[in-house]
Amino acid sequence: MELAGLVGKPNVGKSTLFSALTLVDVPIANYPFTTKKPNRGVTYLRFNCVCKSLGVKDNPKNSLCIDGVRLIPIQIIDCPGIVPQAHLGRGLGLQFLDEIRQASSLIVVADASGGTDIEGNLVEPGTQDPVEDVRLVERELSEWLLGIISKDWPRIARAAEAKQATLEDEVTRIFSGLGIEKIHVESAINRSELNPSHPTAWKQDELRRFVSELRSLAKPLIVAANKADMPTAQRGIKRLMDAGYDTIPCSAEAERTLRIAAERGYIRYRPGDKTFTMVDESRLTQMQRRALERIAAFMEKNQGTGVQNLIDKVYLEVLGYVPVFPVEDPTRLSDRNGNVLPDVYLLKPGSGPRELAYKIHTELGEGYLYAIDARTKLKLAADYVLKPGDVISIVSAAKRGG
Ligand SMILES: Nc1nc2c(ncn2[C@@H]2O[C@H](COP(=O)(O)OP(=O)(O)OP(=O)(O)O)[C@@H](O)[C@H]2O)c(=O)[nH]1
Ligand SMILES: [Mg+2]
Repeated sequence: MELAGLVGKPNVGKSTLFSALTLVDVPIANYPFTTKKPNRGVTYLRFNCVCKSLGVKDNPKNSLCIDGVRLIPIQIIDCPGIVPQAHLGRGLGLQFLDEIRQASSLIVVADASGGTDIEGNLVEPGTQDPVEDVRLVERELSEWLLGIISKDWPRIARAAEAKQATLEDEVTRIFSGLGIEKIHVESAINRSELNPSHPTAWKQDELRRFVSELRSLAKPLIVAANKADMPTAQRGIKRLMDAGYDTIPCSAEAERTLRIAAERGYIRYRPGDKTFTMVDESRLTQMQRRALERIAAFMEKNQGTGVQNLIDKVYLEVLGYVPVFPVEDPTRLSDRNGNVLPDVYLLKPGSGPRELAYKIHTELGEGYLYAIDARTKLKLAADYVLKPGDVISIVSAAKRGG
C-alpha cells in the first residue's frame, strides 16, 4: 500500500485533514502541538473502475468498487507540527519523520488563510504568507537529510576518492530506506554543480545544497492549501501557486463535518461529491444547520471541499501513478478463485509488466516471461509501458499470476 505523509507547521489542520480522510478520531485544537505522536489510518484514492467498460456484471471482489468507482487504499500518517530549528530539537523535534521514511508522497499542509504564524500561534487572518509555511518544511526536511548523511560523510567521501566505491552508490545506500534512488543522486550531483571526483573538498554548505536538491528530486512536495473556506484564503492560494508549488486548495474542516454528518445520516454525501443533500433537517440544531449552509456556499464556489480531490490528484496527476488491474485468467478477468478484477495496483510512471509482476510477488517477477493484455488477448511488447486502467495477465515460470 502506498504511504502518504502529512507534514507542516503546527495548527494548520493536519489532524483535521487526517480525520476527514480516515474518519479516525484524533485530537484537534486551535493551538500548536496538539498532535504529539504520528497518527496512522487508511484513506482511499478514487479511480474509475474498468468493470463498466469491460461489461463486468459481478461486483469486483477484494477492493471496493462503488457505482463504478474503485477505491484504492492508501495509508496516511498525520505528523506532529514542525517549527523552525526542529532539526535541532525545537518543538517536538523531527524524530517522528522516521515514520514517513517510506512515504511515496509528502503532503505539506499550509494555512492558506494566513491566520497562524510560523510557530502555529493564531494571528490576524491574512497576515502570514503561506509560502513561508512550505519553505519552513523544505528547510527542515533538508536539514534532516543533512543530519543523516553528515555522520557518514567523511567515510563516504574518502572511499569515493580512493575509488573503493562510487559516490552515487554510497549515497544511495545511506538513503536507501527513504526511497531515494541512484538516478536522483546522479541528478542532484549535476544540479548542485559540485565536483563528484573530489567530495572530501565539499563544504558543509555545499553538502546542504546537494541534499536539498536530492530532497526536491526524490521527495517532491505537494501543498494542501487548507482553510480555503476562510475569506483571506484566496490570496494565500494564489501566492502558493505563483511560487510554483503544486497546490490543491481544500477545507479539511468542511470535509470532516460532511463525512461525520453523512455517517450519522443527517446528509447524503460521498467523498469527492461537489455538493450534498439534506436527509432530515429537523434533527439538526440551528447551529448545525448554519454550519452546513456555510459549507454548501463554499462548496459551490470551490466545486467541493477539495479533500478527496487532493488524494486523487497527488497520486494520479502530480506523481502520475498508474492504476493497473492484474488478472490471472485473461478471459474471465479473474484470479484463480474466480474473483473478477480482484485487485488494483498503483505503479510508478514508466513501469512495465515486469515491475507489476515484482509488485505482486517477488517470485512472479523473477520468473517473468511475458504479459498479456486482457482486453485484446495479445502478448505485450517487451518494452511496453503500462497505462492507467490496463488489465494485465502475467505469465511467469513461477506461476501464472494476477
Ligand atoms: N477554517 C478552517 N479551520 C480549520 C480547517 N482545518 C482545521 N482547522 C482548524 O485549525 C485548528 C488546528 O487544527 P488541527 O487539525 O489540530 O491542526 P494540526 O496541524 O494537526 O496541529 P498540530 O497537531 O498542533 O500540529 C483547529 O482549530 C481546526 O478546527 C479548515 O479547513 N478551515
Ligand atoms: Mg495535529
